[in-house]
Order: sequence, then C-alpha cells, then structure tokens
Amino acid sequence: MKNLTIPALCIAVMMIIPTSCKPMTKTPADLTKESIIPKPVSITTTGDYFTLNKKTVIFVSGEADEMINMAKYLADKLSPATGFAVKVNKPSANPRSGTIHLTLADLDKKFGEEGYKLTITKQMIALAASKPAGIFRGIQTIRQIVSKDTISNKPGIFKISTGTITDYPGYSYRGMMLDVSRHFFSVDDVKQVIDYLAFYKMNILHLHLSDDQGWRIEIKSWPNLANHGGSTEVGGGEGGFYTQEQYAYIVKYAASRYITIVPEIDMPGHTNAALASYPELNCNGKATELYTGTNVGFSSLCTKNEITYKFLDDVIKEISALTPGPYFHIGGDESHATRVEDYIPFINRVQEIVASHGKQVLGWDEIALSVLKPNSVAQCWASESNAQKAVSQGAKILMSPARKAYIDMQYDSLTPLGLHWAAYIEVDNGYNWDPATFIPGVGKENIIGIEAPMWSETIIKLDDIEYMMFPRLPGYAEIGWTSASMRSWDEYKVRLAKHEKYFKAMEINFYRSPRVPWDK
Ligand code: TNX
Repeated sequence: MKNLTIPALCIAVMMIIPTSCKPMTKTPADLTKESIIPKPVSITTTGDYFTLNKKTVIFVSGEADEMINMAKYLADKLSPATGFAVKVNKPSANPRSGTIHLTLADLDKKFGEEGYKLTITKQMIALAASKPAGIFRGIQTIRQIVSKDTISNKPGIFKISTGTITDYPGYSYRGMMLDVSRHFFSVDDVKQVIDYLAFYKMNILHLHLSDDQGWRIEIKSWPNLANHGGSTEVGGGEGGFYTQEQYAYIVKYAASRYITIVPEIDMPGHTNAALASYPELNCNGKATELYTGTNVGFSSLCTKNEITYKFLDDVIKEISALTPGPYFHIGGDESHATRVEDYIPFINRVQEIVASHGKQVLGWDEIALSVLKPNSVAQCWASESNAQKAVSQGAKILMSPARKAYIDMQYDSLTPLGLHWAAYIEVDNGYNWDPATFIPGVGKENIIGIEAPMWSETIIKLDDIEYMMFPRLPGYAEIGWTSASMRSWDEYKVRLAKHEKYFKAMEINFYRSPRVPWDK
C-alpha cells in the first residue's frame, strides 16, 4: 500500500528534460472531461486553470477538529501525487488566492448529508457541504482530479480545470460486505478495504462476523465463541478474531472516512462455529466439531431452547454497544437445517431482541418469511418473491442480487479465484443493471441502496480481495450514487480505464478486463 505516487524516476527525469515525461494536461481546460467515478450529478466548465503548487494552502471554515482533520487528510492524500506537502491553515477572513477552502454551509436540502459543491476558479478551489460527510465525499473528487495527468510541463505545478461540480448520491446506502468468517482478515486488511471504499464514496462496510467456519468477534460473556469458534477457517488455517478493542478501532477508523460498519451475526443457520463452542446451543446438548469445509445449510441454533435467546441477547447487546451505526444484521439465510415453522417465530423474536438494543434489523431476503418490523430491511440476494414479500409488509430492500453484485463471483471461466454458482460477472455485466427496475414490484422508493458482498471461501489474502473488487467496485459505487438515466457502459468504461493510474498508484492487484479500454 498504497498512496498515490508519481514514479520518482519520472519526476527526476522531468527536472532535467522537462518534456520527456509527456504531461497529459488537457488543453483547453475542460472540467467535464475529468474521469470522476461515481459520475457527479452535474459538471460545468469555465475553461481556465487553477494552479496547484508548493504554495497552495488548505483553509477550513471553522475551528472544529473534525474539519481540520479532514484538511490534513486531504493534504496527506495530495502530497504523494504532487510530490510536496500542501499546508493546512486556520481560517482566514480574507483568504488569498491559490488556496483550497473547505467550508460547511447551508446548502439546498437536495444535497443531504453527503452532497457537496465544488467550485474551481483561477484563484481557488472551494468545497462546500452542509455536513462534514459531504466535505469528505467532495475531497475524493478533488483527489480524482489532482492526479499525475494534471501535472503541467513544469514540475511541481498542477493545472486544474476550472468549473463547478454539484453532487449528491441517489441512494443513502452504498456498501460492500466482507466475509471475515470463511477466511479471517487482519485489522490492517480491513482498513485498506475501508480506504478503497472511501475513494469511491461508498459509505457502508458490512462485516460477516460469524459463520460455520469461524466466529470472529470477542464476546466477553461467551468467551469460547472467539477462543474456540475463531480458532480455524476454511482449509484449516489458524483463523482469528477481533478483540472488542480491535472491532471498536475498525468502527472508529471507518467513521473517520464517514463509513458505517454493519455487523452481522448469521443465525439460525451458518452457526457451526458457535455450536462447536457451546454444547448448550445444540438441541442434543453436544458440541459439534469445528468445520473447515465450504458446504452450507447444515447447522442450526436450537430454536426451542431458552438459552439460545439468552445467548443472542448477550451477543447482540455486546456488539450493539460497540456499534454506533443503526443496523444489526441477523443473517437468516440458507437455514436449511431449521424447519420453517421454527424459523419464522425465531426471526420474529430476534427482531425484538435487536430492537431492545436500539438497532434496526437487516437480514438476508429469507427474513421476509417472518413478520417484518416496519423498519427491518431485507437484503435481496436470491429470491424475488422474498423481496416482494418484504415490500408488501412495508419493509425496505437492500439490493445485492447475486448474479449482478456478488464480487466473489468469477469474471469468467479463467478467473483463478472465486465461485460461479450465480453467474460469471464481467465488469460490464456487473455495471449494467438498475436496482430500481430489477425486481418487478420493487421500485426506487422501496430500496435503501446497494451492497456488493465478498464471500471468502476462496479469498485468502488482501491481494485476492483486491483482484475481485477491482475493477468492479467503482461500478457498484456508481450504481449507488449516480442516477440510472445518467449511466451507460460505453461512456463509463472510458472513465474506468482512466482509473488504472489510481489502481497502480495504490498498488491494487486488479483484473485487467478485456472489456475495458485500458491505455495500451
Ligand atoms: C451464498 S449469499 C451464501 C453464502 C456463501 C455465498 C457464496 C448468502 C446469503 N449465502 O453463505 O458464502 O453464497 O457465494
């Protein structure tokens, strides 16, 4: 990892022979030609340049630490690209030219929490938003504009096209899921994923914290879950788990990128790691063996025993206390070892437990078989009729259709990692769909957003995560942010190709899809 860097050699050569590393400055200046992903709501150009150089200073509109931290973050992200440190200054009533301004302002309601307005003139770059999250999203746009392509033929001088960008998201939930159960990933790996999501303005990381193969979070009242249930993974490796302190740190790190963590404890199926850790969770009172295979649908909590609900209450209480976000994900998928007449009252009761700890239920689409609370959300992965059932109960939908959005699916039959039970998902296939017209009877008003799940049966290390995420993830980010009427694969693929420079600068191990017109 993973900062945007101009090859040092190129800078060195440029200082000697200024024309040898051909700058790709666009002439004439045209802000609308920038390859920003997700595509902003509107861009206008005024045909001039702002000059970014060593003297550029970032000002913030208030003293709030939050804004100053963001200015430092921007400076930090720009300096590897520019090769110099952009300074951060306290507010100034009369800022001089050549500055970047981050300002909280009362923007129109349509900008919401995450919208922003970026105005670039010859004298300054002004970023305004109603809320800090909007400033953070706008900073990502600045990062995508100030790249090595904007360097002028004078070293250390960047020419940024002038104009205005007005931008806000179409959906409020734009996420990715990481399965840390089938294979465990370190805190550093998770931080890296969070940074990738941030670059594309995504705002949710859903962590699949338990499954048959591993329990990945410390629960103080049931310590064996992590100690025993977390001690292996698919293939028999050593597994692992997050201590509560580590989980809290991930939550905090994500929050610094205005990303919310959604914790998932899968139930009543996908629970072998718990069943192996505590005999009393099994109907026959006997602990199961740890499991390191990849079959699904064989395990179930004992839905008729009271201890099961005491266990769930403790687990949901401890995790909820560490989770500021609104959702607690209860899984609920593929409970083939639970009879449906047991499944329905189980989910009904667990919804009450989640509510009693102040959280809202998210669950895979099967939870629509139960009586959904009005604020429960069904995550549609497989069944259209479950999604329709959820909507008919007044619940909302999170769209993750496996054949479009599962980033553990292979690109094609030659992809060395991943599965293909739902589909092969080439980059165009993953981009070309509209969540609001995908399921009959489920429209935009029923949908909170989209999520791309990364199941990890075959995904072992960060490099693998990157290979499956990129270059598909920017497409999911765009589906969640940009209205369907403004999206087309033929236009998008050209912008996506331009992001190769970011993938390379961030040292991302990405799939060079033949469907994307990369530079030769
Ligand atoms: C189905 S999707 C599952 C997971 C697997 C995944 C592999 C869902 C709710 N359940 O248990 O990991 O397929 O693609």
